[in-house]
Amino acid sequence: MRSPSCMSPHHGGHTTDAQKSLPLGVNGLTVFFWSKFSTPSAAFAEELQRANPAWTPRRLPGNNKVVHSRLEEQYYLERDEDTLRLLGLNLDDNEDEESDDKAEKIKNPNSLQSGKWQLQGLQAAMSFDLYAKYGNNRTLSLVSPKKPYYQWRLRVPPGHIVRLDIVTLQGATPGSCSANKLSAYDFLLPLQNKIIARWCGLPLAGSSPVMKLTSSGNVMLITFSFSRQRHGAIFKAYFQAIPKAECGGFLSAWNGSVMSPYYPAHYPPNVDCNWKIRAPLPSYLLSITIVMLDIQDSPTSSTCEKDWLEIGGVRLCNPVGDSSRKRIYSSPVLLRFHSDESLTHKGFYLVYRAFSPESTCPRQFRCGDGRCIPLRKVCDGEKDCEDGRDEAKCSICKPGEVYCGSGQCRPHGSQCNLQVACGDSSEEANCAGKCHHMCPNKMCLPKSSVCDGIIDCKDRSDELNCTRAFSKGCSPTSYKCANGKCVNKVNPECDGIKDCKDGSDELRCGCGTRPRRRAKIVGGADAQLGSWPWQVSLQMERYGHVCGASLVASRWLLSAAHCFQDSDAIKYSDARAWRAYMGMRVMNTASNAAATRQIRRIVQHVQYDQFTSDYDIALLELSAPVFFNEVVQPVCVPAPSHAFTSGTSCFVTGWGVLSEEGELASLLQEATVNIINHKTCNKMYDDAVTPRMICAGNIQGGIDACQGDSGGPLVCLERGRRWFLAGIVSWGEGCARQNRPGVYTQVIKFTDWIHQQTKGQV
Ligand code: 4AZ
Repeated sequence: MRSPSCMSPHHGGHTTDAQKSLPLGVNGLTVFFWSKFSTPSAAFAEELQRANPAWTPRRLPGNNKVVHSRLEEQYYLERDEDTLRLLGLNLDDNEDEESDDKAEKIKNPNSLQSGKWQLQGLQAAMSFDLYAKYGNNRTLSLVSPKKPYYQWRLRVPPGHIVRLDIVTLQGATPGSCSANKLSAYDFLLPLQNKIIARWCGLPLAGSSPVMKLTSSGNVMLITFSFSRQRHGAIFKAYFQAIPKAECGGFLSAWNGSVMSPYYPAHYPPNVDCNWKIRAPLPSYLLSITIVMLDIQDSPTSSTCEKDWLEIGGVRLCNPVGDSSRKRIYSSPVLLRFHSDESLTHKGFYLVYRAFSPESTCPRQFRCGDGRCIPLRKVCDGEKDCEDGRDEAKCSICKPGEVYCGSGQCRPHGSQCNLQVACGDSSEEANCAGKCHHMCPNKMCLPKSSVCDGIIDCKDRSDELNCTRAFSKGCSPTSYKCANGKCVNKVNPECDGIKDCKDGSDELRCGCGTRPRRRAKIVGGADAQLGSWPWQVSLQMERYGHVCGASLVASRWLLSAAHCFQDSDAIKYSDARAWRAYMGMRVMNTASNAAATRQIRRIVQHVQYDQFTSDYDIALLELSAPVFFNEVVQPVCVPAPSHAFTSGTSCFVTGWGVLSEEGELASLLQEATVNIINHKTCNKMYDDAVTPRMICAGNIQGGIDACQGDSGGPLVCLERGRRWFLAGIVSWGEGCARQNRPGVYTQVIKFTDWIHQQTKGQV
């Protein structure tokens, strides 16, 4: 309960109880009254103020008058004509009050006590008491006022607050307060330090703001005062009781929003709210974007003394620029909002999103504010991150570069190539055994990349003259039969025609069909049940769907190695943590899956490089074989010679997020993407696309795989008969962006590896 307000007795003289008011309080009765202390003359009052050094000036925004205060907690009556008029002093109005009174009674049908003059014989002010029960909407209206001062005392039941919606306001606009002004107080008396909002100025025809204010308790006072130009002033507002809302709380969600109390109405004075936002999973970060921030009285002031929003220990009260709207925080993050007892604003509205730090900037550099920049901009001598992080620690070279002893970085290919690139030749030191094979472009290959069945040198020199079986004899574009004979026909496998004499090209062809089909991915469409019977959802018990995979044999799935990289908090490499759901279309209900299996073993490619995403492939052995039916079928694994020609229209499928900032799809999505020429793709990605990758997408953007599709299939229909697995969703800069197609693991580069690892089961 508030204590009664009174002016300091230092003003001396006799006292008069000028006004009393009795709204209901939650814990009994709250009494509002004021006392008037008069001095014999204005000069005497000035003298008294001068004599008391404890009084300090206090200036109200939108009001050039200085009042004096001893302590911030004290209440100060408005020291202007409003108060004097209300008290019946300083009168200059001789108009006919009777007609005015009647008019106001008609205009305010909701008034309980319409048109009652303040103080006998001193009819300069009009006062109305209005009460609104919960669910009522009361009207305050004023057209061409004839009195210099009007006030509305608004009350609502305890446990509620007053919400005032100003729908028409002409005659008080921002500017000088000397002429007219409309004020709203968080109190039933016009106390200077209880002003919630004020509009000042001369009448301005046509201006019609819509403002929504809230009180902190169950009362509000509205005053409208005029000097001369009061004709033409129009004021119309509604008020209602709304239940007092608690603010703050504990939030744990993938995304959500936080706003000031009663947003978009002005927040109430005197509130303190605390929120704690926690990402649903450990090791996830929080991205917070401030959509709107309107808190500070004067946006030029750098301090946040009155009202403020604090995020992660940083106090904000000024409008934020575009570059600092979005910030990344570790989880949990604390938000605090404070409003003092006067002058409120619209407040704030922010959105948050939890994300895994590992998936934010694949193959890019992440700045401190979460922005991604291309790797080539790191250590290029120019600050691209606002925090300069891209140019810090530049003695350590970026991935794919070697560090010269002189402090420079040179491309990795220049290491051990017998040509000096670093000024100090340091990259040619300690080369013993490193450069097993050098491609014509001077790229140096380790022993493990030579004769491994994967072509690294453009001229294929690393796979020629190999004693190992896989590439011996046939040219890279010709199909090798089981008997070692070469077939030069394009993609002869499983096309229904026996091309190898031993028939091996038509063996093991129980794949790539969709028995059921007779007839979001970003920019995709809902898939029908059975359309993509090799699509698998890989889920973790606690976190649900994490990655996609493809069924390639009754016991084997193919996915991306990056799905199984451990984070600080989660052991993704633990096979026991995973479940594979097959024959599923609707996400998240196990009953929707035709088959569920545990994973016995995860075989990641040993050369998987998490910096470059090279060799992003993994085989998963199921705990038990699955039985094929019309919704569960394996996809065909292409022969190493299989050509997926640029421009071919293929499909990518998955339950990944529907937009970069969006949520996982609940229905399996399918999207058409075109195979993109390797060179063209490398131009778009600054040579980050290795020979073991294949690009597919839409150069204009709009259609793509995205987070959650990883590991899933990119399939192409061969001769209208069978679907072959061209790629595994691996990475890309964002999703569906222009000139940033999806990058996939190129399966033909791993056909032999798959055969080896599965011991011929695939
Ligand atoms: C991911 O984070 C991811 N636009 C997958 C695919 C793409 C981008 C990101 C391709 O799993």
